Amino acid sequence: MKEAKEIYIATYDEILERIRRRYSRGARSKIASLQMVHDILVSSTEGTEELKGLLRDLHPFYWRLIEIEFERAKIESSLRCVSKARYVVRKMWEKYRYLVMTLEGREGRRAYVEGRGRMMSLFRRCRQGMALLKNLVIFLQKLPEIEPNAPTLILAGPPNVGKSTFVSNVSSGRPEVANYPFTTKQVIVGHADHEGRKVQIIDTPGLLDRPVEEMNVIERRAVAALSELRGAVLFLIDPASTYMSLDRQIKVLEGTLDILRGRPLYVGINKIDLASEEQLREALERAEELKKRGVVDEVYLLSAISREHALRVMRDILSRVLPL
Ligand SMILES: Nc1nc2c(ncn2[C@@H]2O[C@H](COP(=O)(O)OP(=O)(O)OP(=O)(O)O)[C@@H](O)[C@H]2O)c(=O)[nH]1
Ligand SMILES: [Mg+2]
Repeated sequence: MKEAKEIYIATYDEILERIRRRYSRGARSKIASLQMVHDILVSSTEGTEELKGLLRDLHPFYWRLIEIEFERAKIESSLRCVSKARYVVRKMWEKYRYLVMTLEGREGRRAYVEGRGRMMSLFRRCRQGMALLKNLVIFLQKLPEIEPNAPTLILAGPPNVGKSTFVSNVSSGRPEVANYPFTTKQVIVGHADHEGRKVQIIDTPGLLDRPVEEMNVIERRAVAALSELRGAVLFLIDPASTYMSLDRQIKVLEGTLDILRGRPLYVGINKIDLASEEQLREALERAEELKKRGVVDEVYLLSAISREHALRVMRDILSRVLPL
């Protein structure tokens, strides 16, 4: 995510190091030293305010991804800790600047040491929080750049059915393709052109037929995309799968109907080059039933390894969902 790349969060230890380095540059007056500590504490924690702003306007999809890895309450308490420290440190600086300026000799020295200690300890208390926020920013920097309001086609389905193959054949997205389940571990975005319009094609990790509470982190990322991003959904199934029976694949589809409600939903029966006639007939029957029930808008037969097939399916879906 672009905005996160401009944010830097320093840890407490990094701030300490900055202060030490500045101290080592030689003697200065007590007041100048106190100001230096104050200034480094404030300037090193500016990133927290930027992060706060970014989180305030963050799309729910990103929040869902964050909440898979982090506790929201902890993020909030860490932000509060640093913001409060930044606020209080200004007051302390004013108070101790006055004391250091007016007190002389040993008393002045004591006020300086106390002021410095109290300013530092305000931030030391947020030590864990700062480390958490740093990790959060690094995490955000790696998230895909998704435009929530752009025309979108989301690929979904059980593991190993060909979602990433489809995405890499129709878009700029280059997800890894391999013949084992859970190759894709993150939500990945690619772009395609449809009649002069830029369309997002989103690849998601595979889903199993189990309730959200029992899902692993990887499946949850797929659910985050399916529940929070608007757009048409192409659900692929693999009638020739040796990993998951057709029955289970249909169960996965049925399990996602709730979160997909209101979204145009298409089923792609993939790998027709591999499947036997019997497997194709069964898959088609099950998919057509769903179409009759009105939960699926259209059923396609395809081989996603063929760019031509994948493009044909993508174009057909996009012409249905994107008004001219
Ligand atoms: N024969 C054939 N193989 C296909 C087709 N589509 C995909 N494959 C193969 O199926 C395997 C899985 O493809 P992926 O695109 O990685 O599947 P996925 O759904 O993204 O898998 P996960 O990311 O693990 O959920 C790869 O070996 C692909 O080459 C197809 O239409 N025909
Ligand atoms: Mg994949």
